[in-house]
Amino acid sequence: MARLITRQEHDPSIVIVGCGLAGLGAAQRLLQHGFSKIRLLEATQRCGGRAWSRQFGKGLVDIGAQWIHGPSKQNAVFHLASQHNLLDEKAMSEDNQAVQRNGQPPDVSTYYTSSGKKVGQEITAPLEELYSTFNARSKKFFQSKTQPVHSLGEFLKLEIARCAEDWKGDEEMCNLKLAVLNTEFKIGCCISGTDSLDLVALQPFGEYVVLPGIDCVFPGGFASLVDAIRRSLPKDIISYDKPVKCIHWNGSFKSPNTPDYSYSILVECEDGETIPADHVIVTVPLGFLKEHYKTFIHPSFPPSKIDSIQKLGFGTCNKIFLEFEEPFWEPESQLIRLVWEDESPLFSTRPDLQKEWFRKILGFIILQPMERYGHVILAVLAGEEANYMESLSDCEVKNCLTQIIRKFTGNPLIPPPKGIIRSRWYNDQYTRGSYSYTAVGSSGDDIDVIAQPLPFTSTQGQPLQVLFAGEATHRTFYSTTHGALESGWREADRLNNHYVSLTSVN
Ligand code: 6YU
Repeated sequence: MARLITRQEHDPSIVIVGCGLAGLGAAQRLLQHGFSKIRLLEATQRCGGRAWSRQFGKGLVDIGAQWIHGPSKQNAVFHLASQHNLLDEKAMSEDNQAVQRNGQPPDVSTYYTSSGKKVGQEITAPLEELYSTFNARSKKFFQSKTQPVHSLGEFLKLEIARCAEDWKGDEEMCNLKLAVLNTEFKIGCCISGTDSLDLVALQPFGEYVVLPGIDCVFPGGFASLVDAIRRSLPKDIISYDKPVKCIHWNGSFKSPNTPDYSYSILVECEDGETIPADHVIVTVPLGFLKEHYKTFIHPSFPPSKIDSIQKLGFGTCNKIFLEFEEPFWEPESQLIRLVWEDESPLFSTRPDLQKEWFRKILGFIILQPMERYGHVILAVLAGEEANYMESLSDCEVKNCLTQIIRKFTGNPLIPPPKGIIRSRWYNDQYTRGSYSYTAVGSSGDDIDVIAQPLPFTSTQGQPLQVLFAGEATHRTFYSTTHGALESGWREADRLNNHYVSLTSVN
């Protein structure tokens, strides 16, 4: 077994790959623990990763993470945002923090159908409730040893089919109800960042923890949090435009500054620079790892890690923001849902992407308050359709959405939007999608395997050479910013605990 070196003997050099919330959180925490030789390497020209606010309309819009999911005391992002005073009064109120929403979408939905009619609340409200009951039921399988089917989608369809039996007397109403329920599936795909709920594993689904609190946004965008963390770090700690090509580990690498000392790690950057280090914290997205696991690390990942990287799901959820001269929506609307009358969760077919990609849009979220954003609405869509949308031009997307808005509102005179901005997370070479989910065939154990540092055992070399953080490494908060931030803190604490234990032994 290798001799373990204390912090007193050698101040360890730590490289953090990726400057999203996980990387920033890890750096912040390491500094608090007194580590000083830290370097953050970021492939792009900015920090924040999937937390990215951009100028649009009257203010800033978030083209990645937008809401604090479950803004309450246990939420790391909420905690930090409160410390920096970044949230408004409503979000900070005890009342807001106490509400248990179970991750449901905003309250006031207006439903429009593809034949330009509104669907009354007397029809939609009970259906929303029904779906919410099914959703809650699906989470119970996490505690149980058996499951009726493998996927969330299959389970929900079984439940819906059972109800539809009772609706059969009135075929028209039955079809409308199924079409309304289909909008829930599209929302579900966006929540899980997946192409289809049939890909989401049923049993582990309930392991994701929904924190209390009504989801809230940052008035200054997620960038306000990213900036607050960045400002708390020493200047020059971050190197931008610095993609890492390969992490060499379990080696014996020299540095010209310390010729008598050997480092286990050598971080090789795309620009040719090589950086010796004692530890590296990898925070690159799972989408990047899926694409590059064969070459990103040498010696290669153990087979169990590769297996988990491949099995865990990572899909696309994209956003399209549209700015209008005047609002066409009712002032109290929070979400306009699009009900395609010929759709049903019970009869889904593979879409012709070119002709039908826009059908996957769940609807339009109205950005409020208007004084902050202007007249801006947000279309969200997931899966293959979201990937396809990225191949179109702004003009094509804008025209298509104008037609949809006119069709569903029944008002052919609504003028086209004056501006558009959208995300392209699938084609982002350093992300390759939006966020992770437990796909059929995977479970929370895979998340833990991905999070496990290398080497797996101390007999295989210096411990904690390569550590892993990022949203996809958080077993109960995966896919979120608070999961990402906590994972960075976790790995910083892991390193600190390691050195503390060495000091107490000596
Ligand atoms: C949240 C929300 N949210 C919408 C959309 C997206 C995401 N999320 P990062 O990628 O940030 O950082 C890695 C860095 O590494 C990055 O900067 C790279 O450039 C860099 N890098 C890569 N390769 C490199 C290399 N080789 N060398 C050097 N650097 C390299 N989360 O809390 N609220 O509203 C949303 C949303 C469109 C895309 C979101 C949301 C997810 C978060 O954005 C994401 O988890 C974190 O930002 C990731 O941080 P990180 O540091 O790990 O990676 C029931 C149930 C089901 C479970 N799901 C429920 C929750 C659903 C999530 N919510 C989604 C909703 C929206 C709208």
